[in-house]
Amino acid sequence: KDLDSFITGLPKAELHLHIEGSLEPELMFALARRNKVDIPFASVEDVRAAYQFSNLQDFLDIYYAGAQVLREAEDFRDLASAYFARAAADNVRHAEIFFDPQTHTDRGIPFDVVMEGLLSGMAEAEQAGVTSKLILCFLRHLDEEAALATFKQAEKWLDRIAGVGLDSSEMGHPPAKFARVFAAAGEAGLKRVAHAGEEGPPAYVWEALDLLKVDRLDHGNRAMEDAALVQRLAEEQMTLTVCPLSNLKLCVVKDLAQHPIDAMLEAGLAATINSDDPAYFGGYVAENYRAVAKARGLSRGQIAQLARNSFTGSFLSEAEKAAHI
Ligand code: ES4
Ligand code: ZN
Repeated sequence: KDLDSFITGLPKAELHLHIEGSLEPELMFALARRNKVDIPFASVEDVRAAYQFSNLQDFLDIYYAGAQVLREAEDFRDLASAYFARAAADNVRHAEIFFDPQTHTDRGIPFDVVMEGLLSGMAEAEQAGVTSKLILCFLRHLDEEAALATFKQAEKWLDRIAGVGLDSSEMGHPPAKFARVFAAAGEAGLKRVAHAGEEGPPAYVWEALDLLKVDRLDHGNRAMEDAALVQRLAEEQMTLTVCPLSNLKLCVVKDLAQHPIDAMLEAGLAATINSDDPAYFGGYVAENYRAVAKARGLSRGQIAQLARNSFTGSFLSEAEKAAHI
């Protein structure tokens, strides 16, 4: 069997996927028309041409602009349905998806509308055999008071939310800024994850571990600069949700040939492969496996290990994990 079909055929979990980042230009245009929202693009080709980023902030500016077309519950349902269709085609059996409520509530979309739409798309996917969980992300460029207010809005939905995360502009917004809201989420019995070490220094990864008490680390690339930190992550078998095509498009790595994925495995880290914002970065999860496997010459054993790690690192129960591995 060739490598492409080996990769597609592996059962996978996806653990790092921003649902707003799965908004394909075609759906963006359809929703802009349906909701009579103006977007700063003339055509689908025009949108794709704009997707050239030199850093995280470059991307975030376009990503937040694109999200403006999402207004009604059915928009969030259609967005989720489209993602799950692509995920199912890649043999994704379980997805733990991030959403950014503040991007929506700050422009007057009720929290409940976002939840109802996403949950409806998730229920439909479950019928088709893909399970999922939701992770509520706080935008780190906003203050902790805003995160606490968002967490309060989430209160009635906590039985439908598996965990909280931390995303958006990393530099200048260290995990320490969100220690209180993460403590509250932990008190409420939620899992905790945070983006750290994507652009930010190893110190931000230490803070995510020690101050936010994360159960999983999103990205973590720059942890590789700190040998003591690598040792800590390996000892704890902390899952890292690595996103190769994202790293390439956001210039976290110069070239996929320089991607640290195999160095992470060799250091004993529980790395996984994920798509991050696939509509913006040029590939869903199987394409991320394929691209980095080819660029780094990964063995089938290493590729299978990455896929196994995705279930081990998920927030499924031990019995559910065992059924997948
Ligand atoms: C994101 Cl790649 C990435 N990093 C940080 N925040 C994000 N939100 C959506 N994609
Ligand atoms: Zn991300």
